[in-house]
Amino acid sequence: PPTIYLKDYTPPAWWIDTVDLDFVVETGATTVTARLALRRNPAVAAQPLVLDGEDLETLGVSVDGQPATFVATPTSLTLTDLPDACTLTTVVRIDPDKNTRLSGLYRSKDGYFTQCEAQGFRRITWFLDRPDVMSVYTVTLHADKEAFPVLLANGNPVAAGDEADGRHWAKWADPFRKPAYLFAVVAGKLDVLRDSFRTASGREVQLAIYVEPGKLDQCPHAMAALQKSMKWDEERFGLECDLDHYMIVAVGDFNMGAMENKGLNIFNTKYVLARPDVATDVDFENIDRVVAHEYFHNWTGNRVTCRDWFQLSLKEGLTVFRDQEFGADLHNRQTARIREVRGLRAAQFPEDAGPMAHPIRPASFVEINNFYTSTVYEKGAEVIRMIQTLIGRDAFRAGMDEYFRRHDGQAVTCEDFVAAMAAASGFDFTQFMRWYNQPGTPKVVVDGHYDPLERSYTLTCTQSNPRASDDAPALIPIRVALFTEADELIAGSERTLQLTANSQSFVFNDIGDEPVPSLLRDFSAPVNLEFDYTPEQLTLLLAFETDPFNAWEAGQRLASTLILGAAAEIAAGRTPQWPDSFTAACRRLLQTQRERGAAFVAEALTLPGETTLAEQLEIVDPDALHAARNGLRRHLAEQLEGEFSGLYAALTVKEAYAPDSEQAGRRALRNLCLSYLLELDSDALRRLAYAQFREADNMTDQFAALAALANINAAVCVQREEALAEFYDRWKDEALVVDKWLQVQSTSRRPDTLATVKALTQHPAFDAGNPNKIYALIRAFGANLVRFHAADGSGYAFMAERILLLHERNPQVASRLARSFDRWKKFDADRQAHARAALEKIRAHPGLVRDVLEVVERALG
Ligand code: B3K
Ligand code: ZN
Repeated sequence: PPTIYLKDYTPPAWWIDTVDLDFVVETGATTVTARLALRRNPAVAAQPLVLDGEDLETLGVSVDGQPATFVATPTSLTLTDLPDACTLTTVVRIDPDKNTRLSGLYRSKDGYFTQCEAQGFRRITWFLDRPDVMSVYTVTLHADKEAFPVLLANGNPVAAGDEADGRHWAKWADPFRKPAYLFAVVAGKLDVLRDSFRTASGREVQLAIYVEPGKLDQCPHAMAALQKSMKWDEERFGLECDLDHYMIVAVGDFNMGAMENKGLNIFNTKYVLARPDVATDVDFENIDRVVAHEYFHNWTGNRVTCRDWFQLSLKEGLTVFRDQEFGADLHNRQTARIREVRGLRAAQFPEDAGPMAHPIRPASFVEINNFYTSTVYEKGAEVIRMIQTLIGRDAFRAGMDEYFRRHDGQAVTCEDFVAAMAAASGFDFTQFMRWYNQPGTPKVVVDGHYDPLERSYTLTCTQSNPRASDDAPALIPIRVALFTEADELIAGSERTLQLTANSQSFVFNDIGDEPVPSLLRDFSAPVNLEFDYTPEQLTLLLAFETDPFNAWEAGQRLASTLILGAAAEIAAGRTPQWPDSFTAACRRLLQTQRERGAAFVAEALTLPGETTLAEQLEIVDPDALHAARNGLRRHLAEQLEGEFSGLYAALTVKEAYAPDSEQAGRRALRNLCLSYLLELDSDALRRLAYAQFREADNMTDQFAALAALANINAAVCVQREEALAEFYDRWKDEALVVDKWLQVQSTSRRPDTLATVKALTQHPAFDAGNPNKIYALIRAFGANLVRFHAADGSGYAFMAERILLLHERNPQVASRLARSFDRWKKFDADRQAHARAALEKIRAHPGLVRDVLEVVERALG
């Protein structure tokens, strides 16, 4: 398959000013008639019209009402000698019932839905399927009235009526020009929750959330999230909703999280449906974030869109940054930042160190769907955050205003965004652009030197990035503060250093004694920062650093050092020793949970994950790492049993359940106590967990108890078996809860997890065509470091088999599974041999889809 390069970008030879679409939805086929008002782009030398298409059966092509001659291939339709402006009409037949890729128009149980980003519109009709071609759309849908009472498209409803044979129709018009990837239609039998929002300037927006029948009681949280998002964007960025109708439709079969189609978002049910007994605190918060994310796209993505798909981070990095800020304001800013960084380290850092590493703006791709990555999204958001850190919040807001003033209604590049920020702030971003163009996580090594005679303290920072194409330095903002050994922040020492050279020194004057530096506060740049801290210094920062992120970070550094040291001991056949100082620091955290906040303490006592720890090793011994991390957990449980039990009792939430950050924090810490206690695995503790499982009135507590039990290693554990059986029995009709049931088993530590996962692929709960089920069972297993990387290669062989079963049915989801292999070269020779065999088997498969081929070829590299 061909590689597509950013450097080859050329503007389109034709514009499509208006699009008029007619959908006749019938069993077995849908007929799509498209009338396109075409106009030559005068800025480009005359060229034939070459339209994109995929899986279309062409029934007719005419120009200005006359049958036209054309040349068709399976993926292109070429017309030559067209007048400079004309109307092209095409009629195609598509079969959404057979569309298992979930791209384009497809069937899911209650109706027909679309997904057009990035290149799904070409699976609906012949088109210039690229984001810089923007058009005004009108759409008419015809379908059976009883089977599909709801007919939706972007924009505003303009007319509707009945037809012969029990059919009906509806016409929609979207007043805004938009690229094809933002197109959407829905035809289905759906319930609707309606509400409204009054904008700052007094316009009334009609809001609607459409869901499968019977689920209306799981919609109010998403509706509230939508209203809060609208208000927040007005207050923080002065951005008002421009629509009369804003609709969200939830669908159970969806490749991604959600899609920001103009005025007609289509969501994975996972990010809409919630009720306290079926959704956890984390689910509620994720719904807030994703609803906000898609709404925020209405400005950052829709009003101003991407010139080409290489610019994806223009809208995604920025919109993630916006949803992060919204989440931080709505919930808990401290722990939000901690979780963002935890997520970045678990997914983006490994990606950036592996075979799929790419800059937030990739220079090339084979399949664009492979680049909806945590690099483009989450690292992209970090890059936006750095811009705000460098110029300040007010200038950042002015830069956003300037961006919309310049580019509203346009399809633009990342340079355009940064230029608006530069214009508003006067800051020179020339060097900063390296963040857009280079892959890899920079490493910053910091050395501190105290001069008692000069009373000065010098920090020398040295940066490197072996993944980058050259040694030129990046501009790295490093927030620092200095603390005295007596745990006080030194007044005036808080600064944002701008590291612009490969090596650079920063001097702090008038420092009375050798200080303890707190570096990269609030995680001011997505880098790996090294400083030769003593355990005493880290313990001090954990206890006294006023920036909660860096307090947490100090604890993570302490724990990482201990676990990695212990893993080496275990690998060498020795028993690791754990220092009392760490236990004492953890005890102090538990004792001060009131002052520091339960949510923070829960984060601080969550040890770094195995995937994150593995990145710090040259060669990973997953069994030793697993044993070391759990060894520390068990040690803490033994030493702090009294504290954990005491807090477990004390933190009980007595008020009625609400998914607010205060209650959620208490539940998180209480359930963390439970999971530590279960490391001791006594019969009494099993019964304690089982009792919580049975008595919980909310999914957060019920699921936490189930997860703790699911990890119990003993061959026989009655409570484990019963809890799993009861959970399924109670929730088998709630698809999203069944996903949790699958995932709690696929992520279990138990040595028989692969056997369980294999058995579950045959269970009625599993559906080999449903992305959520595949993610919960198969992809989550791929992220289970110790089980997926089993020494005998069984995890790899299983994954290869699942990828080959899935690749034609759903290339995007299969490709995501293939990413499980990313880090295969970090393991020992025997494991590598097994992984290589699995990857080669996939690569050799005849007709392998290009999505998977790209990932596998890069992995084999
Ligand atoms: N923009 C969509 C992602 C579309 C994925 C295409 N494979 C969701 C989002 O980021 O809001
Ligand atoms: Zn997005």
